[in-house]
Amino acid sequence: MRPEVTRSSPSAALDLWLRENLNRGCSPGQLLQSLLDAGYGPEFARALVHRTGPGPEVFPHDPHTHQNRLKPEDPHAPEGLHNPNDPHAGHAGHPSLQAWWSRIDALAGTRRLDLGDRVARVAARQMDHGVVFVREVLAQDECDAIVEQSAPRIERSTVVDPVSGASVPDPRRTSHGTFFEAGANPLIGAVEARLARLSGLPRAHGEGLQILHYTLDGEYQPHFDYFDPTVSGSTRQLERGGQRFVTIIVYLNEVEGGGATVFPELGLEFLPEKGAALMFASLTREGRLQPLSLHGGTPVTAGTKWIATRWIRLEPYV
Ligand code: PD2
Ligand code: ZN
Repeated sequence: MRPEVTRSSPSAALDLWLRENLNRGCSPGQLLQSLLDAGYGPEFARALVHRTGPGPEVFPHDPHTHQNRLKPEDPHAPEGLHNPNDPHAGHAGHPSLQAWWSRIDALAGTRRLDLGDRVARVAARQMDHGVVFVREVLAQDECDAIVEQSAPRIERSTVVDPVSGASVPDPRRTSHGTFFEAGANPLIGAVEARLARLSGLPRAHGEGLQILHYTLDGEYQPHFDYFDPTVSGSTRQLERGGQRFVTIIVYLNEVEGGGATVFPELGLEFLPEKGAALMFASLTREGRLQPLSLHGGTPVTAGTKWIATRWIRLEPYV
C-alpha cells in the first residue's frame, strides 16, 4: 500500500493512489500513516487525505463527542486484539496504547519532565488510572498569547449528536471555543510538540488544539471523551484516527472560583492552575473503554476559565 509516486508529480498520482486504496477499504488513518512512512510531511499528508477521504466536513466545528453516559462493553467479554476494522473490538496491544501506558509508568519515578524546549514538573498522579497533573507545561506569557489569539474567534461549543453525528449546542456544555489547525502558528506548533513529549505519543495523533472559554456558571457536565462505538454518530469520528484515548487539558488562566476538573468515579478534583496540564486516558491498559474516566468541569463561580484541550487518537488524526 506504499504510495509509489515521486514528489515531482504529486497531486494526480497521489489522488489516484488514495482513491484506489479508499475504495479497497483502507481507512484514512492507514493512508495517512503510509504517506508519513513514505516521507511526506504531516501537513501535506493530512491535507491530501482530507481532500480525498470521507467527510471531515461532517464535523466542521467541533468533533467533540458529548458521550451519553454509555456503559462500556461487558468487562467479562473476551479481550479482542486490536482490529482497526472492528469498532466493537477492544484495543489490547495497540502500539499507541502501549506507548502511552509506558509513558505513565515512566512518570511514576519522575518529578522533572524534559519537554524538549521546556522543563515541567509532575505535581500529582494517580497511577492506576493514569491521571497526571503537571505544572509549568506552558509559560505564563504563552497562556496569555493563546487566549489573546482565541478570544476574537470563539463560538458556542457544540457536541456530537450520538445518533445523527451532527454538531449541536447542548446545555450540558456551556463554553465557547475555537480550534487551531495543526501547526497553525509557531506557538501552537511548539505547544503541540510539547504535549507530544508529555504524552509520549506522536504529534500527528492529536486533534487540532481546542481553546475553550467558560464564563460565570459555565460548565461541562460529566461525560466521556471516547466515542461510543455502538452509536451511529461515532462512525465517522472513528474513521478519523480511531478511538480518542488520551485527553490533555491545559489551564490558561487563574480561575477565581470554581471551574475544577473532576472525576466523580475516582473522587479526584483538580483546581485550574495557569500553565499546568492534566492528562488522563479513556481506555484501560487492556484497551477497553474506561468507565472511571467519567469527568467534568464544574461551574465557574467567579471570574472566567480558559483551557486548551488536546484529544489524542490511537492512529494519526485525519
Ligand atoms: O474544562 C474542563 O475542566 C473539562 C472537563 C471535562 C474539559 C473537558 N472535559 C474536555 O475538554 O474534554
Ligand atoms: Zn472531557
